[in-house]
Amino acid sequence: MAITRREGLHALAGLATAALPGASAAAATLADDASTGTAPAGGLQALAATRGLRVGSCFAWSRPDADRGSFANPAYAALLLRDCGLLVPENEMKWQAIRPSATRFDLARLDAMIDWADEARLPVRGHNLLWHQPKWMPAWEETHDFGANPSRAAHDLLVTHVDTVCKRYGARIRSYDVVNEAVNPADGTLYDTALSRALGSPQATLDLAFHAARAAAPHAQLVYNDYMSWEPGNATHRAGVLRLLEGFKARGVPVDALGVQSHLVTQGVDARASVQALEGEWRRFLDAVTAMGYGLVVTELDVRDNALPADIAVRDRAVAEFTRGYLDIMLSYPSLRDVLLWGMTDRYSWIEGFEPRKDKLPRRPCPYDAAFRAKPMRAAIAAAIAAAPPRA
Ligand code: 9MR
Repeated sequence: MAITRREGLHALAGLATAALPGASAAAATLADDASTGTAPAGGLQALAATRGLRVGSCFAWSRPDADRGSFANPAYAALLLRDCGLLVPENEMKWQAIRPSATRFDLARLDAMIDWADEARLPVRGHNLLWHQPKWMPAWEETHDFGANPSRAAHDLLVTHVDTVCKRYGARIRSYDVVNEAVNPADGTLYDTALSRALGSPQATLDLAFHAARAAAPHAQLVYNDYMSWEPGNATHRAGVLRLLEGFKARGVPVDALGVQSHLVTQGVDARASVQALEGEWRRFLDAVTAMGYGLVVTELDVRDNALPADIAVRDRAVAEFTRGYLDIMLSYPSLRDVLLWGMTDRYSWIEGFEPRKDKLPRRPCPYDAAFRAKPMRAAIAAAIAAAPPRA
């Protein structure tokens, strides 16, 4: 029987993880469905496939065997190969990573990641073509000299960026976060950057990014991605995103879907009660988005275990129940087909550095713990998928 490439990668991941606690067990349970060459039985993606869904995660680049959430870390790769049907580079497609100057691109790391995903037969989403905030543009951009015809220079700078990425990867990338986090959550207005000032307005800049992406990647799903969420304090952000989406429709801008990042924050031990309290307003938002004809993608799911006691069992249960309630709602929208996690294991999650717990205990935001053991959150994701209405 022929060994698929994915099986080969599994075998490599298994061998190399044997020395790592927890990971060896994960790798040992990998069993490709050799008859179809599809995702391994028992993995989240195998389950998702039975519902016409895909599950995925972000991943990183690193040197071989670095202790990172990278394809080159066999322990992490084993999780990706076991559970994922879709991947997204966490940082390596951002302007800060690939655009060291106005005239240069550095795509070596991104190339390596996409090559690895291809070998594993795992599709990749693009994140992102424009993170439209001064803070997240490369430093040179904010002081860039746009010359005598700034709007032409800004147009070329942006279109060159979109063209370079989209044309390099072609049909290998079928979904892009074209624009990321352009709405200021404080007041719902659009951020300005040096680029948008040169181009004339933020609106013109975002529109151009989408038009350029449609032209350069006509096969791809084009997504506006943001973190407006369902917890209290997000109403202004949600309203701003709705206004932006309405404007895209009115102007005929080619945007296919809203990327709902889904960086969730638990509200207390009784997660079911939290879900009940949040569901109504959240559905009103999602209904408004889908009524305009936009699809939905869960692009960056993880959970900040706030308002929960130190006890790990209590925390993990509340996180799992909150995740389950959230995914049940999201999966009730038929256009939602892809659910991506912002990392498979607590070990590499960005949350720890962003907002540590007040009691200084390590955060537990992902489906696997820091020793690569499956947590109740993983079971909750599986249960939500199993209960999802099947897609065609
Ligand atoms: O997880 C990412 C972290 O490693 C980076 O330092 C940070 C800045 O580039 O971006 C994080 O990912 C963000 C994503 O790109 C957009 N949505 C919010 C994510 C978490 O901050």
